[in-house]
Amino acid sequence: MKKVLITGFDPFGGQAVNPSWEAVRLLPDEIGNWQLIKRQLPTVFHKAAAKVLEEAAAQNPDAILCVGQAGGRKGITPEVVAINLREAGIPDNEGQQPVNVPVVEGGPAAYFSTLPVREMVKAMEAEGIPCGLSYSAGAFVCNEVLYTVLNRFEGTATRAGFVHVPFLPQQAGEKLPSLPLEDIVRGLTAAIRVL
Ligand code: PCA
Repeated sequence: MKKVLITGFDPFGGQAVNPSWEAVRLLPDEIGNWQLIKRQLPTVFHKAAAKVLEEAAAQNPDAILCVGQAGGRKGITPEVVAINLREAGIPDNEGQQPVNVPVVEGGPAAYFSTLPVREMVKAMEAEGIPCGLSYSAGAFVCNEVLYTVLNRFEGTATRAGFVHVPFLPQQAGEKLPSLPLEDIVRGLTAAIRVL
């Protein structure tokens, strides 16, 4: 069996829940060929990325799939790219709000995900889950995590990527799009099958 380290985040920005962790914790321990190692990350610059690297060192996974909330999105969106920028529109869970700071000093401007993002979208579409590629993971903690992991595992056999998920119905109110938790779980399950 292959091993995937899969992470979700704790709630941030005044929300009571984070759908990324709610969905990740409901996933089974095995999907197809994959054994899942599930971990929660703090929505805190530096700490989230450090925790993924620490768990990856301990678990030696074949793949790393980090999941985060992107309120306002309509579907589940595998991220194509991470950029070398920290620029926070809101404070993280420890009050840090960096502006125009690189993730890795002197690092390349961007990295592409090394997961099969297009196959992941096709697999979720086949399940009837709203989804699509995203070409920006933002410049907050999620992008930092993706950039850090891709930087660390560049040129190795460990593939890594990130998926953003929408708000849950109870977070979205009347105006914003959302996806029921069962659909997020079903979408992630389909995506993991094709890693
Ligand atoms: N989403 C944030 C950080 C934690 C999360 O779930 C982001 O998109 O950066």
